Amino acid sequence: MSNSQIGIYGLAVMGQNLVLNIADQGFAVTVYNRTESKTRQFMETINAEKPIDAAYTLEEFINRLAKPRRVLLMVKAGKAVEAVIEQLAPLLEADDIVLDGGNSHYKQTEQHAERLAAHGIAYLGLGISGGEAGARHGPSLMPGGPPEAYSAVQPILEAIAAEAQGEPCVAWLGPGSAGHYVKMVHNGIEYAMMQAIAEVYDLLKRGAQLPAEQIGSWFEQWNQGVLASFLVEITGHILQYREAGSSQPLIDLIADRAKQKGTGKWTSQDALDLGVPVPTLSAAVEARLLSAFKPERKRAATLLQGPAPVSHPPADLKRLAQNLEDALLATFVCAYAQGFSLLRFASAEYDYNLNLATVASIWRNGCIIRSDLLEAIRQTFASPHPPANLLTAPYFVRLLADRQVAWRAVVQQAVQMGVPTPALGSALAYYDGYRSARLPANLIQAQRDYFGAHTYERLNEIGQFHADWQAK
Ligand code: NBP
Repeated sequence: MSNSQIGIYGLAVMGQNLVLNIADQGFAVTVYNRTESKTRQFMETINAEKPIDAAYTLEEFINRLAKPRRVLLMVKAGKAVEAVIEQLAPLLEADDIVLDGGNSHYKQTEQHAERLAAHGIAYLGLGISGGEAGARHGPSLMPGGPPEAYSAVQPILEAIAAEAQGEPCVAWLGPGSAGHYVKMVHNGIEYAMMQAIAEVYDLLKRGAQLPAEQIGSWFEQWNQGVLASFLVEITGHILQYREAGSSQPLIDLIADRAKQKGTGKWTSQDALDLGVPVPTLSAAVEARLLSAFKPERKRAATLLQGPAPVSHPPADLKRLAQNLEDALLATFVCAYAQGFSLLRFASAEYDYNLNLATVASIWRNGCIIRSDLLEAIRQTFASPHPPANLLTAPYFVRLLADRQVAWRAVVQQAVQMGVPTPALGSALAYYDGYRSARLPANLIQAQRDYFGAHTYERLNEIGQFHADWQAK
């Protein structure tokens, strides 16, 4: 038989759930995994009536697929993808399509695409967001690569994707590595939103001395309003969760060291290469790095002075809740603004020709950064004259104007209490920097010219100038 509509290579969490999702939509799937026992285990768990069959050799896997073959790789990003392409390339034919559904670095995606294109095989970099539940019930999908290859997989991707206002959360984003680039920036924004939420939790825990469950109920309430988003929603659940028989919320028993797989760091690195400021995205990466320095932090905690500890919780909790909601919302807006600004520059630099309204549209559901704000973002970029930066769209100008006083109060309070808020604070600094028609970079220019004769530009004359700074 050679009639499966798609083959999935890789049966870890994401692969297994995608297989089930695809099969539920009526598409016949053949699965393969490097470690045979995992394939057998998976096949034992599924209903025999589902259109899923397993292959135990690569030749068998490839031969089961209808031509042109469609192979979705769901293996670990990096070396595993490289190894799998190495194995598959000799077995595939011209017009076959390989999709990489992992979080591959976009530059590797370009290399793999080039390599396979030499054999007439199309390569689609497919960003997937939504974790395990998304993969099973509807992820947000970010495909990029040859458009004709996308057309050949479009019915499957549209059928399995999440929906927002009746539209599937998938769209061809651009050529080459456009899909993986957009997924990378999605993750950069995700880091920033998670960090901002963690800072609000810290302010309420250390600052207001509220128990986790009460903080969780605040997040639950916020999720009913303008902050409605997947991350705020799950934070409400997390903070109120107790293991069976436990007297403590689980959150209080979890170590304060965050891990990372690299996509946030890549976003910051690429933003630096392109010269695009994404300070809140970078602050979130740095905060995870600092969290990992646990032994050093424990020692420093016994040495370094901070303000006197807060002796009693603030009297006006209602006001605090309102201020924190405003600060978190404003920080979310800045995180999106920085991510979309990076996408705009990357699109020009790498010839992706991204449609930012489309990106916002497919992030409205299924993905980790989904939120009610994304509809307003979509509308902003779909307007006839979209702004260079989200912050200057009339809707967001008003939204931030209404919240900036509370946002400042939160950052001030955090500084006074000695609770670090790198995301909330860097977002505010970004907002203040972006709205400053005049920044102190005149002094930076002068310093560079003073010590390195790098020259400076003037406000009152065109050209490059150098001063003899030490002349008496
Ligand atoms: P993992 O990233 O944990 O990868 C495990 C899979 O890779 C297994 O099937 C494993 O096979 C296979 N593999 C490895 Br490791 N080395 C291999 C090699 N040299 N040759 C062939 N296969 C190899 O799985 P995952 O968490 O399901 O994620 C899959 C991709 O999706 C990753 O790129 C991930 O970043 C991305 N992603 C994950 C999530 C999430 O929530 N987990 C969300 C969005 C995107 P084995 O069984 O033989 O060891």
